[in-house]
Amino acid sequence: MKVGIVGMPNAGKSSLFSALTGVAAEAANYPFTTIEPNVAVVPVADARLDAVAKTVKASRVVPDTIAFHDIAGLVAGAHRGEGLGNQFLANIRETDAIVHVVRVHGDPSVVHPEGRVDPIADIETIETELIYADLEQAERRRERVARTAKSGDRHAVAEARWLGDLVEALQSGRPARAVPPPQDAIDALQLLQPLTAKPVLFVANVDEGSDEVPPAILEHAGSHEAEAVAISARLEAELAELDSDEAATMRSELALAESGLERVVRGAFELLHLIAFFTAGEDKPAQSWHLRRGLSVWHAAGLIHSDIQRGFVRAEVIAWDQLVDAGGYAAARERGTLRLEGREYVVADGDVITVRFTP
Ligand SMILES: Nc1nc2c(ncn2[C@@H]2O[C@H](COP(=O)(O)OP(=O)(O)O)[C@@H](O)[C@H]2O)c(=O)[nH]1
Ligand SMILES: [Mg+2]
Repeated sequence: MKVGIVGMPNAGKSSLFSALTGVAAEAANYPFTTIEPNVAVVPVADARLDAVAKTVKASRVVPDTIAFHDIAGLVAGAHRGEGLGNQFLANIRETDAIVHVVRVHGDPSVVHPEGRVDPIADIETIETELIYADLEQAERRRERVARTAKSGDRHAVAEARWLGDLVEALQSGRPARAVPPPQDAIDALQLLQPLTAKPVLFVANVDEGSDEVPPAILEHAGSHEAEAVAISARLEAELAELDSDEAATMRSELALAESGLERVVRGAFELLHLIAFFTAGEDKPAQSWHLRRGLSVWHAAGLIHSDIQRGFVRAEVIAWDQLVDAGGYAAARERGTLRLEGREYVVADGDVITVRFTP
């Protein structure tokens, strides 16, 4: 999963990014962690996975990861190619979700590109660029699809109608998220990949010692089908350089309940409606995986390996806490809490899954 960090110049993107990189560096012994200059691969800590690993005597713990990309260079006019313009937009197109950093802190030593701290105006500047970029694309595609629709092709007609609605929405400043395509043109979204269809998590970069999202940002998020969390990006970057005990002491001194980074990571997962499931066995790695809510154990098998999905026979499934409670698979089987499920079984958050498959 890829998340792009966007926002105005000096909003705090790189500070958030280096805080995330700190977390990634601390977990550098995890096998999947690779760090590129503007990509932080962050493990998603999950206490449930640790408990499962201990219960089944797993060889090691391998948490799922989330890749954050620091996408710099957005200025007003990017859709016309100003600044890093098109490069910037192309980078966002490749992500699954957007973290939009908004400056809220009032530190006078940090220059604001417009010379004033106005979070909602900043949000609108960024959103306008994304909307313009989508609008140009949607208009171009509408012209093409309109020609095909003249033949009466049902999908083309439905897509052309949807593109009309989309253009209208974008023109009135609403994101593509607000205009889902109809069933007859369900592929249209995938074909167009509008930037404003991606889920957005606003990160309010607040003054140190605060962790409340300003009401105006909450309201904006609410009316734009987005979520919002508050952190102090610079403080988080500083805390990420300390070892975890020192950081915990600092946090309690500042009365910050929870790591701001955990809020960001969790918020990103919630945005995408992902649930966690686990695989674990004695002397094997205990791993966490993330799957879209509502998908089946057959989809879960595909995440683990395409061979496992292809040869899927059935799955042994147990809720993580039932496994921990029983003390292991054998005891859980005796208790009857370890169930056999077929490919249609819908995975629940926290399931521990063993897929039986024919190689
Ligand atoms: N006081 C304060 N300064 C911050 C905070 N976050 C970032 N800064 C400072 O603002 C400046 C720009 O931050 P940076 O993360 O580079 O912004 P970017 O341009 O969005 O990547 C840097 O000098 C940071 O130290 C914060 O939460 N509080
Ligand atoms: Mg930066």
